[in-house]
Amino acid sequence: MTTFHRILPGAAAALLAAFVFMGCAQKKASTAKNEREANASATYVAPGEKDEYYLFYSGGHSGQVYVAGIPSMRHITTIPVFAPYPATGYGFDEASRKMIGNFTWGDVHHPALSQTASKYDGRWLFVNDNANNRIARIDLRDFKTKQIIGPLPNSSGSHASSFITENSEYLFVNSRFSIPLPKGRVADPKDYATEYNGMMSAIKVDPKSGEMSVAFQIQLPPFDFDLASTGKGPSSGYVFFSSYNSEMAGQEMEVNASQKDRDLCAIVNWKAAAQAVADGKATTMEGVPVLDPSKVPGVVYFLPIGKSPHGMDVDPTGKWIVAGGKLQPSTTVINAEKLVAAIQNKGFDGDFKGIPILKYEGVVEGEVPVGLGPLHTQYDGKGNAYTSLFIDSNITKWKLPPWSAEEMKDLTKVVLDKCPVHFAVGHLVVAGSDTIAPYGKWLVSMNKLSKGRHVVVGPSQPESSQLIDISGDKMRMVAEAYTEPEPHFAQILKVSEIQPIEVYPRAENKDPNAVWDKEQTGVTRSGSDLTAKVIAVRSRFVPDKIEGKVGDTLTVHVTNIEQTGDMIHGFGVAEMNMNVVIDPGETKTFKIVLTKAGVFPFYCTNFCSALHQEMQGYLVVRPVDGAAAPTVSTSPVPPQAPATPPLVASNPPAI
Ligand code: RUQ
Ligand code: CUA
Repeated sequence: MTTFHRILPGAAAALLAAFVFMGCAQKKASTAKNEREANASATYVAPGEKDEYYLFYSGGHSGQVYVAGIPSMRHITTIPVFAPYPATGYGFDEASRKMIGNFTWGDVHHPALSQTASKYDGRWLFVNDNANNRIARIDLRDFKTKQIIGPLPNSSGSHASSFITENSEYLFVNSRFSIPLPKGRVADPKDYATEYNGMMSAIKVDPKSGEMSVAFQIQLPPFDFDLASTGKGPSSGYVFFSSYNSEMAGQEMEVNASQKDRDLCAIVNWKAAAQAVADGKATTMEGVPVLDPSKVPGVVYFLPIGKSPHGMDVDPTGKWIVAGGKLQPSTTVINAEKLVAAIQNKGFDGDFKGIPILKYEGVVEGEVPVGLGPLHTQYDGKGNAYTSLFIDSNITKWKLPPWSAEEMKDLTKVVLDKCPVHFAVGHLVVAGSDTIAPYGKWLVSMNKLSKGRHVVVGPSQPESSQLIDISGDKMRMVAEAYTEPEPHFAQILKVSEIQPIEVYPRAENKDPNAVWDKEQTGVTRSGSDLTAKVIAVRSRFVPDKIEGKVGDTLTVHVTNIEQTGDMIHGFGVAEMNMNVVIDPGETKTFKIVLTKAGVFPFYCTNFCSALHQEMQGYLVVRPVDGAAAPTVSTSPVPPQAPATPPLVASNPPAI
């Protein structure tokens, strides 16, 4: 009995433990199963059904913009912007080739949807090219790149862009890489602090056409301006730029640009700046009006923010501006009302090169201990902020002010939830965060490393993006996708808010070289300029023979006369490095200089019909008169003959 008694409690405890453990394990397994099913159905878009949101994400150094659907996270299309893209013929036809210029790549970081009254108006998407200092405009009517502006004068490295104002009046750009100005002047990086300059650019957006032009610039010290956000509500009329390197180091930046505890963020009153330019207070550099803020007061202010801050994000009310101090474990919350008051009351603490520095204590509401490596912050419009933590590799949800006295004493109390992400998140995006009315619901974490969470694809690994449901109190990760390199920021737009076209209506085609019926097609000559007007329609080209001779410049205008959605034709020319793709109702023009004689097949590159293979023709290039035709010897080559000179020309025509 004693033994029994002694054993019983132990056995019972073990049993109980086993039971509890089993119960727990069972419960856990079933919860996991429930979770899997719930997550799957939350993100499942059945065949034939459509996603609810567009995710427009930047393709980094691929130079492109990618479109995925939310919640499926499926890649839907690629919008080529700064790099040629043979799949749509972008960069091959004359118009797009001229638009991308001499660069064959770009580095896209921050897309911005156009806004009216601080809401997405569904008209345009702007993106920057950090490498070549350019900005592009994509039209959301047809998802095509329509304009590329740049390299911008007097500035270099447009990382801090594109950030758009409440009614798309301006896009702001600030230089990440300072250089000696004007461009072309040379100074050694060791003289960086005195010889180099930063430059903010205000790009005017035409309210009707979206056409961009450089309106004015503001010369700044050579900090590395990084991210920005525009004001609304109490912060209306301002744009806020984070920066690192207030140390003004030109070399060994890793160490030298991280010395100070706080860096100087730039707060620009863009309305005052535009007024100062209108009042003639700017000087001209490379044809652009440039303001010197040390001489024009009321335009730029500095605010010290710890430490090497990265993201700078205005909340939907415009009252809170959150800076992510990437080398400190907290975000800094700026109160816009206090900030505007401090500017009015000159609450300054000295100046930097003549630009007033705002007193930190006067404008900062608090530092929220979110964790290590805070980068970017987004908002759900319900008083919550979501910050990406690169080092901790999570998304931290926290409560925006107003905070209670108790919370103010201990701001760990406003940290509400953490969701691990895989791995090392950079940007995150909450649907509509930069508008006055976020859609909330979804958050996408754009992670820099995927560390083999996918099937092995060799050493060159994709990035991973994870979809997080933020509709409840706790964040819930529901899906993961491998995104094209390299997503930086993104914008989310509700699909129902735009109505893109699916064909170009014939009535809108104003191309003077468009041809719609056989009689208008043909090849004409003027000197050595050969012009072909071609129709592409299922399943032929008219004409399907183009004849010229060596020395001619051939211009082809090809019109896809289809008015049916998805009836796309391509025009690829063999061995001529040419492929254009023509959408229904579209006319494209390309040029080829004919340098070699021969017969060159052209064919439709986009599978269009059962007779797509038959959609082909020939470009016949005759030798110039009197040139010897290539010859081919028909005498047999003796086997194992001693080395003899080749019997045929090195590039023989086909026989
Ligand atoms: S950046 S990971 Cu180029 Cu926008 Cu922050
Ligand atoms: Cu037209 Cu294939």
